[in-house]
Amino acid sequence: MHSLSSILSLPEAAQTAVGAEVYAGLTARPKTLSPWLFYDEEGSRLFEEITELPEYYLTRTERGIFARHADEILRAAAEGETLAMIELGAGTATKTELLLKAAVRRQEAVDYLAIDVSESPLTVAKQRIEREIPGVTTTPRVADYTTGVADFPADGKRRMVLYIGSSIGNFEPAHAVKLLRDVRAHLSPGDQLLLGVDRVKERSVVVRAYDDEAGVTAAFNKNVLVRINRELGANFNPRLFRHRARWNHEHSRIEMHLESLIAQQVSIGALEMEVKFARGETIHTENSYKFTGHGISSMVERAGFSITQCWTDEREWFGVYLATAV
Ligand code: AVI
Repeated sequence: MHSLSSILSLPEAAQTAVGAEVYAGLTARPKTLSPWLFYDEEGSRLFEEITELPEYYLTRTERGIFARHADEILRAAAEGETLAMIELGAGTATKTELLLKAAVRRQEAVDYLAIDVSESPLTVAKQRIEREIPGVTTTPRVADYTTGVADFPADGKRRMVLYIGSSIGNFEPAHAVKLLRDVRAHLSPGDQLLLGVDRVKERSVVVRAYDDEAGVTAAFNKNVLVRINRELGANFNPRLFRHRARWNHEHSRIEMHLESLIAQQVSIGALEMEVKFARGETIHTENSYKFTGHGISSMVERAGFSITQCWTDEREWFGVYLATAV
């Protein structure tokens, strides 16, 4: 934690979101960088590539659940009412199409609010959905999740919030509960939450998913250094860092780190700072939590929802949970 006066005496770049994050993370011990820094244009492209990798089972498994159960999911969520759908972190919304098609089969016209922090995937999503699924009216909204949900006029419809892809797993447990609770605060009793989460499974399967043969996840992880070089005038040499994926059993999460291959010093021009690395020292860049059924219900219940149904795949690797706002 830095005092206000020490922050105010920092260069201007440290007051920007990226600068503040990098300054705080690289002066912390152990060093960390927040995973949202991954998603510049190249990082978002690399993430799309990850979702197609043979080892990265998450996207494909969740899509399989939607392909098989979309009608049943929509029926359970609607319980005879008309739904308005809201997606948190919608991105290009490719998997969501399966749910939107099922919604249109039920109620002909569907309002779909797609919230994301970046604009270009939302534009792609809106054009594709309106071309391919007549009946869906897409409202793209660049916002953080809770402010995005706040002023969506549902006109008496039952709201169904989608938070899929196990993105909730990238938050610390207390933060995940807070995020869901903030969303809940903008809903009414009976509104629905559909949460897609990656489940605990054999360690080697998870490690491979985050350390693939082709090195795409390694490139995704190292891209954060490239971004800091470009945006903050740093001189990281990504070749002097190694991608690491480690299973942390105690916390039930896979961790990504960047490990310094040598003792080195990096300068970050815009922050007027020098960062020293010992050989083998790491920057912790991401946690991706994996859940048990009990872990999911306790998280969701603490946020003010009650789970009503769950769908999974044959191996029970991924879970799609439907919960009602209580
Ligand atoms: C976006 N999120 C759910 C991904 C995950 O699996 O935690 C991010 C990711 N990191 C490495 N590979 C994919």
